[in-house]
Parts: sequence; C-alpha cells; structure tokens
Amino acid sequence: MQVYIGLGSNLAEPVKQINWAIDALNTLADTAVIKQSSLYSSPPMGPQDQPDYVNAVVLIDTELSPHLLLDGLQAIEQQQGRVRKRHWGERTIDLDILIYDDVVIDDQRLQLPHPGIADRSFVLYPLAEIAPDIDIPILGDIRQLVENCPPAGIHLLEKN
Ligand code: A4P
Ligand code: MG
Repeated sequence: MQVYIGLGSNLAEPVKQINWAIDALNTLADTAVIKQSSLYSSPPMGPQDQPDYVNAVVLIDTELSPHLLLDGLQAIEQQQGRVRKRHWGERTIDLDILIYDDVVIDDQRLQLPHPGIADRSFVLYPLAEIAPDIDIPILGDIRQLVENCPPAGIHLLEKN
C-alpha cells in the first residue's frame, strides 16, 4: 500500500529527530520509505510560546494494516522520547498517517485521511512536493488544496 506519513518536530534538534524517524520507518516490518520531501520550517500552529517546527512528508510502501502501522508509528514516537504535554504543544517527534491508499476510516483511534491536511501548509506543501498529482480521498485534488491554503510563514529549510 502507498501511504503518506507526516513528520513534525520542534524539540531536541528537530532535523535529527526527523531523520531518525525516517530511518526508523525503514525498520518497520514489511515497510520501506520510497520518497522523502525536503525539510520545511514553520511557526507553531497553536500555542505560540514554543519553538518553530521542522516538518516533512514521506511516502512509504507497507503491508501493515492502518492500525498496525499506527502502533509502529507510536512505538517510534516513544523511542524518540515523546512526552504528551498539551494539545498542539511541543514534541520531539509527531508521526501522522496522512493518507493510506484510498482508505477512509473514522474510529476512536484513527481517522483517515488525516483531518488536518487541508488547513495545514506544513503538511500540504511537503506533500505536494512529492505527490503533485495526488487526488486525496474525500479532500480531492492537491493543487486545489494548496491554492486554498495560505503559506502561514512556512519556508524551505533543507532541499532534498
Ligand atoms: N489519530 C487519529 N488519526 C490519526 C492519524 N491519521 N495518524 C489519533 C496518527 N494519529 C491519529 O495524536 C493523538 C491521537 O490521534 C493518537 O493517539 C491517534 O490515536 P497526537 O499526535 O498525540 O496528537 P496531540 O498531540 O494530542 O494533538 P493533535 O491536535 O493531534 O496535534 P497535531 O494535530 O499532531 O498537531 N505547528 C507546526 N508549524 N508544525 C507542526 O507539525 N504540530 C502540532 C501538533 C501543533 N503545531 C504545529 C505542528
Ligand atoms: Mg500525531
């Protein structure tokens, strides 16, 4: 299955955290990273008294089911010392399943596609870089989504 993962970090050397997490994704069972966006920096959405974020999106190929993949992502978050503090608050690493093939899920643990995609430039811009033609279930054509989403201070940090 083709799956897009969003990565975000704003603590403890964010660029390293993102790169470690990408390496860790490659170690998940039956999973390989296929494409990797550039790294982007943006001011925090949510509480403003926290550092800027570094974000990226990767495409993986995986045989894991959506829920088993979520288990894997949460294990990586734990390994990288993620502590849940406050809603939209600072974190060493955040791993979100953005799009899982054409799957639509809305249960207690998992929503697919991720509900934040359309209004977050730090998700849409790196996603559009590696999937410029994607038609997202429910949300539609990525070009239209990018057009409707203001950049909100995002800038390219490290070109891939
Ligand atoms: N969950 C449901 N659907 C999914 C999915 N598709 N992928 C559930 C991953 N998880 C999913 O997640 C809470 C629960 O969401 C999980 O247990 C899972 O069962 P969390 O990562 O702990 O989220 P949270 O910290 O409680 O808050 P929230 O509101 O989900 O945070 P976000 O949306 O992750 O936002 N600003 C910038 N510039 N860049 C950022 O990356 N990130 C955040 C965090 C805030 N501001 C930011 C950024
Ligand atoms: Mg998350």
